[in-house]
Formats: sequence, structure tokens, C-alpha cells
Amino acid sequence: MNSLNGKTIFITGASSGIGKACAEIFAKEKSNLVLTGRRVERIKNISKKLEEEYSIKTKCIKIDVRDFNQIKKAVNSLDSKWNKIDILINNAGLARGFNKIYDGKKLDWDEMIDTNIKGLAYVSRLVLPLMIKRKKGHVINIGSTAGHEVYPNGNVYSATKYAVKALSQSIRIDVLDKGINVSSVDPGMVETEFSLVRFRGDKKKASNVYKGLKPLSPENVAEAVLFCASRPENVNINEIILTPLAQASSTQVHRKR
Ligand code: NDP
Ligand code: 8X3
Repeated sequence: MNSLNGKTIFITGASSGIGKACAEIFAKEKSNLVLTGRRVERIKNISKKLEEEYSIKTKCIKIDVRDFNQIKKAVNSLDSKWNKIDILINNAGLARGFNKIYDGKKLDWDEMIDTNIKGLAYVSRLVLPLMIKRKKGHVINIGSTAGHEVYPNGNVYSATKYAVKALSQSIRIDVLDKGINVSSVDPGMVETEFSLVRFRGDKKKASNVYKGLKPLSPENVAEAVLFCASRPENVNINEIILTPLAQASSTQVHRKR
């Protein structure tokens, strides 16, 4: 396993779920972390806990990935101790709504497209030059099974995750001669705040998503991210798809009654 001790990991959406679990697993490996997200108080709490527990260094930056200038300012503000980013985890993302396309809300679509597609492209555009300068680095995108197969009412969310898949493949081609790894970790059902966000705080609807089965935990996904990040230098993990044992596809789920 390639050591991650002392490496700099830049995580988008580190305030919750998979991003937070990635922060924890890389902290255990003694990596230093740039933690970003909109809910900066949450990130600061995570940062404090991880610094105390693992004696690592962290930097917290408020970033809304939909705002190109905000990301640019944040990346430009990193001094020489922080701008040698070894791994970028493009995790920030969300689903909004669960309707037939003809009942969908424009605002929900705009938010998903702006965050999941444009946000990932913006962050990659601004961080990659730092990696290219050093001729090394690793971009790990959090895709989804929804980027491999569609499901009823998934429409625009699925489209954004198909776009993440296209971006992962495109970035891999574009940096082929730059010594940079590009991986995609694509989970099925993971119990995080994802469904609560999708259903705008409706706890009943959110918990029904995982009813009768054991979903993936964010830690399960973070382990896959860590696996991608820790391979020997000559190896690139292109894609990992992981689902709960009880999920065979986006539509085939076995629930205990
Ligand atoms: P959570 O809702 O728990 O976490 C989402 C994270 O994304 C939060 O930290 C949130 O931070 C951040 N985020 C959302 N919008 C923005 C924004 N505009 N700018 C910056 N950060 C933002 O959900 P998950 O952990 O499940 O989601 C993480 C990723 O995993 C997403 O890309 C999602 O599509 C993907 N995924 C999730 C699956 C699941 O079943 N849960 C399955 C497959 C993929 P903050 O609000 O503080 O900005
Ligand atoms: C999240 C997985 O199936 O809820 O990307 O769309 S799913």
C-alpha cells in the first residue's frame, strides 16, 4: 500500500456523509486535510476532532462548489504548505426531488446540475493545474450507480451522475501525459443525509428509502476511496461500483418485511 502519511487531501462536501467519512479515514492514515463545504461550523468541528485525535493538520475553507470565483479565491489563497494537493476528492453533490420529468422542478434541476456537474468541473479546473505543475496527483470523483443505470423518477439526478462518469473518463484522457491518476467511486444506496436533502427534510420519506435493508455506510465508501488512493504508482483504479448486499441494481432491491 502506498503511504498517505503527510499527503494533502482536498475534499469537497466534507461536512457530512461520504465526505466526512473520507476525512476521517485519511486522518487515520496521517494525511493533512483541506476540508471544504458550505456549513463551515460543521467542518470546523470535524477538523478540531481529527486534529486532536490523529495529530494531523487541517485547513477549513467555506466553498460553495457552484461559485467558480469563490473556489478560485480559495485555491489561490493556499500557501506553499497547502497548495501541494496530492488527492482531490470531488464528493460534493446532491439530489433534489423524486418526480416524473413532467412534474420536476426547474429549481431542483438547476441546483443538481450546478452542483454535481458544473461544481465538479469548476473544482477540477482550478485544482488540476497545481497537480500538473508537480506532475503528480490523484482526482477521485464520487459518482453513483445512478450514473450507470437510470431508475423511475431519477431522471435529472441520474443525468448529472452520467455526466460525472463522462467527466471522470474525459479528465483521465486529458491528463494522461501528466502523471495524474483519475478514479471514480460509484456507490449504490448509502445512508447519509442524502435522502433527507432529496426530500427536503421529510424524515419519513428519507428513512423509507433504506427500509428493510442494510444500506452502505459512508465508511464503506471511504474505504473504496482509500483503496484507490493507496495503490502502487503504476496502478490506476478507473472505477469502483459498490452496492449494499441487498441491492442488485438501481431497481432491484431485496427488503426484509
Ligand atoms: P450528504 O448530504 O450527507 O453530503 C453531501 C455533501 O455535499 C455535504 O457535505 C454538503 O456540504 C456537500 N454539498 C452539497 N452541495 C454543495 C455545494 N453547493 N457546495 C459545496 N458542498 C456542497 O450526502 P452524501 O454523503 O451521500 O453525498 C456525497 C456524494 O455522494 C454526492 O455527490 C452524492 O451524489 C454521492 N452519492 C450518494 C449516495 C447515497 O446513497 N447517499 C449514493 C451514490 C452517490 P454543505 O451542505 O455543508 O455544503
Ligand atoms: C445515490 C444512489 O440510487 O439513490 O446516488 O440514486 S440513488
